[in-house]
Amino acid sequence: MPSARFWIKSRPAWPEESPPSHPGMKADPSQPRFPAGANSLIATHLSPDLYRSLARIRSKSGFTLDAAIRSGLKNPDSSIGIYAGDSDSYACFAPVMTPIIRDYHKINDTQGHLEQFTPVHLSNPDPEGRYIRSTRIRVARNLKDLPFCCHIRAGERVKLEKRVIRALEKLPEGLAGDYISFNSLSQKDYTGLVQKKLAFPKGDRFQEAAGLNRDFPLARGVFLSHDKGFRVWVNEEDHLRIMALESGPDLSAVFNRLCSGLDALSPHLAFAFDPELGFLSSCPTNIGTAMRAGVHIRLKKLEQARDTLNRIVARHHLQIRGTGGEKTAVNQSVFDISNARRLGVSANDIIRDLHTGISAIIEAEKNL
Ligand code: CIR
Repeated sequence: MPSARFWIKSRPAWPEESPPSHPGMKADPSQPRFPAGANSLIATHLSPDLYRSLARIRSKSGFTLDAAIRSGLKNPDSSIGIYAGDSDSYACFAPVMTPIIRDYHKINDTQGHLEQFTPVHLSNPDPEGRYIRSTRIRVARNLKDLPFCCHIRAGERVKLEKRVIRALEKLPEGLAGDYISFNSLSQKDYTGLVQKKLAFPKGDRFQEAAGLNRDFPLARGVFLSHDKGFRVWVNEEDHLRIMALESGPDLSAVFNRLCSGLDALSPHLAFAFDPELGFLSSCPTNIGTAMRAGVHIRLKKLEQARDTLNRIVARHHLQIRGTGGEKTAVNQSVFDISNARRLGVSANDIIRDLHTGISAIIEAEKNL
């Protein structure tokens, strides 16, 4: 038996939030008004005719287009502005989801999901340890028979958490660890874990508007392997965010650890999956492999030569985010560089692109 130790206290340490405003809203047959200046993909692709044709549809779990686009309606600076409320949302709202997916993932109708998630052996891109601070690879996964996190009801969240804990108990010795339920923590302990980046914070205003923060912190938690190199977030933006990470540049070790974790969990959890779209996620940006593989890398010279950095990044299908992730600034020349592609490419291709791209970036930094 694995030596995992699990602890959940039943009594919530925080006051419950007011009753959830569950998105079972009535379809509004008039065209929704996006805020002035909105140029999100949903604002671009949702024509009045398309809205009228989809406005009365309800997915298998009762999700509606009005609920799906709440975040884009509320936040003019949304880049996408739509979330899926369950796996069926991708089929129900396909007339608007498909153009958004093609636009964001830059794929055509012959490119679909590519499987391949097998161990790799890559050279160390930063043998002197001068540039890469840390490596982190995560995948999003959702259970196919439960609504996704912007539409899930409180009782279903609890059921999901219990199911995930049972699956985590099956992890092999090297990945075993502890599950920490946020409900069991005082506000002070929870804040301390967030500051140490061991727990995830409540969602941002985009996630808030989508309904992803409902009932927080109910049934949210993190699993941490004993060495903290393998982690699972439960009930954040997706049912599960499964990740491997370490300080340093060993991309193969991190990827291979993630493969082992997925191999151990997958037989016990039926994930939402579509042969064309791959693994289905709350945000359509994450479908396909649902994988983000990235490094935190210090680039003091390339920070002053952003055109050069941008060119290398684009050539290797990578993207730059701020030090704190999506929509944050770059601090002390530490960039978060990760794959730009998730759909129409395999997980193994992604890790190879990251390896060659990061090697090219380090070479350019040395030569400046
Ligand atoms: C937006 O539309 O700008 C936000 N919903 C975030 C989109 C990026 N997706 C993500 O971080 N999962």
